[in-house]
Amino acid sequence: MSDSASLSPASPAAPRLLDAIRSPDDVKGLSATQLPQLAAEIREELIRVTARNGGHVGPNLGVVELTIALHRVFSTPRDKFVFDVAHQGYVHKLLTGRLAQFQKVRQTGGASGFLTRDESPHDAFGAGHAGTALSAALGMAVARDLSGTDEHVVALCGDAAFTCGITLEALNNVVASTRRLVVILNDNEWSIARNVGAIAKYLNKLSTNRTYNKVHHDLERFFRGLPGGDEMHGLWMKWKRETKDFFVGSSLFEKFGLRYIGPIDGHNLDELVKNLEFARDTDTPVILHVVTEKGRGLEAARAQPEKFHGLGAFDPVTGESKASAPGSPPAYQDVFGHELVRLARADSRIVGITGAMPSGTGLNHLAAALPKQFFDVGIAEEHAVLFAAGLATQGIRPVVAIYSTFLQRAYDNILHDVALQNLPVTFCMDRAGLSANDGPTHHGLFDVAYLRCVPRAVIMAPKDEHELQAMLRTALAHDGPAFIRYPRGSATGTPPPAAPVDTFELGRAEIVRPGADVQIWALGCMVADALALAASLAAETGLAVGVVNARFAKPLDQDLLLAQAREARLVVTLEDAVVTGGFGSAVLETLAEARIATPVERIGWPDTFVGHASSVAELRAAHGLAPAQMLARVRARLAANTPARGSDALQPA
Ligand SMILES: Cc1ncc(C[n+]2csc(CCOP(=O)(O)OP(=O)(O)O)c2C)c(N)n1
Repeated sequence: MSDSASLSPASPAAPRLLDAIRSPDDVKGLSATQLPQLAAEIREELIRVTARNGGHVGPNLGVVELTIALHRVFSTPRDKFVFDVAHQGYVHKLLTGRLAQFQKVRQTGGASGFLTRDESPHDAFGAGHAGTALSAALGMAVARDLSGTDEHVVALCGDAAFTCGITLEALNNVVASTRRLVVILNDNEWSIARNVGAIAKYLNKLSTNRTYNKVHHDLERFFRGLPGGDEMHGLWMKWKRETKDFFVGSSLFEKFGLRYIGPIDGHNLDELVKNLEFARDTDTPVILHVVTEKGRGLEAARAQPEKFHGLGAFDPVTGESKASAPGSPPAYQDVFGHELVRLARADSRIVGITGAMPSGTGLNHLAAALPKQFFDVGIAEEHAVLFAAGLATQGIRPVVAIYSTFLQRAYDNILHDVALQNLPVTFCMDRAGLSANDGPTHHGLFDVAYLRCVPRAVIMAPKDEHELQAMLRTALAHDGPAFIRYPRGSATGTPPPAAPVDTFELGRAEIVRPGADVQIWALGCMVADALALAASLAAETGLAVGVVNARFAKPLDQDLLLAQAREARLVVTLEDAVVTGGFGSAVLETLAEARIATPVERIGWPDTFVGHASSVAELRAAHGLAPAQMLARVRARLAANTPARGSDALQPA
């Protein structure tokens, strides 16, 4: 381990500095010589807690000194820190009075894994999606200018944030909008995977300009060695700032009108503090290029930055994941990734596109097997979709693999560029449903509702891994936009069907349990819940309870639905998505338009933002979706309805 945190328990005789930090004022109250100890204690705490709870360990280990330095120089909550993604905000939490909540970070009742405005007044802006910090910070800076106050605004952006269009849009506006903004570019060369694209290359060149850095390091050592070394070092840093352009040429950021300072060693507290003070007191927008090491202090995290970007519980010594039990079924993302490789081998027109998530989406398998058919475009979901649209116009069959929550960002491109032109682009939306530990920024609950109104969209959800494979083939065989949503984590482990299906007929549902009195229509992973619900309901009431695997949220199997609803006493819909405008709404609308009065009980996520918790089961129980609660709802609905049948059609107004 280099600069590694010791994991041995602190001796009772030596109370930790960290335990005495109740607010940033306490950080300011420490002497400069105590700060390395504070940094070491924070690293130890980060490793201890994330090893137990999981979390974004690598990004946080990289920003320990930077966050301490920020709190030495600025004063939140008066000054505003805006963290991009906010996955690297753990150290900030520890320094702003949240040590206790941090013990249960990402767990029920504990701190969020991101920053949220309602968790602390020190969190100026909530986030979870990338690329938002610079625009939001600029908004705060301009609000300050308009109201005549004088607080400082600091945007903390990772290097991968600069692969986002929004960050570049904000950069384009900074100088026209304000004279005072501090932008920190936290450059560790990694996104989740290694950062990609021309900007990543450019930043690498900026921070590794050999001649410049060699001179810099030699001179730094020299100045520190002189009598009165601190003062001389301060002068040296001033000189370095003023002359940098002479050595490496004006930076891209200067072309945008910001003053560029860097590269700064992001683990050197003294250098950080001095440069932050300079940035704070400068009356022009400044960008500080801070070079940090992702995973610093934990050898396993340094060696495997992609795995340790964010992970479940792990062994803090070996770095081994504790997450998945041996022998559990493969994750949906891997089922998808391997099937795509099979299909892309057979058809060179098929390509896979990810927005900076090769392993999370399973496209890493394509990258390894067929690198020419794989594209990582960076955190650029809008571009990913438009790029796919362009490819599709030329006969390529793009598969865009983006988590449900991140695809929200590319809505106009889905609508205006893909669907309007009826282009054959396949969208594979992993993490549809809950991402329990991450919370509202990461739950994929809105896709059915936001896609259902898009003309031509075919929306599918598999009940198991075999259906996912068949749906991928169905989408690729379809001559228009197709969307497949599937949940986070392990597939079902269901044995392959006796009669494997190659492709599904569009808009055909599957009856998985016959029964005419109550019809439960379930989408995707909710089929398993529907079967359990049907069994309980039938046992309790003696009614014949049928279950339908809808397969398609659009087009809906209207023929089957209408035929069943005419005979049924109640139709129940189950979906792992918001009910507002979702699959159940589609069922309800279909029945209303056919003037069938059979009541519909729609079960899904309510019209609210669902928080984070230790498990999906806890969140389901908190929102009425635990098995017993669903049964109680259906029971109550049956009791409330007179046994009217669908033939009691609505009368025309
Ligand atoms: C819109 C969006 N797409 C994808 C992600 C997933 N994601 C979370 S963090 C991250 C990489 C961030 O890299 P960087 O900004 O350089 O910060 P670092 O983790 O390296 O400190 C990605 C791709 C996201 N949060 N938001």
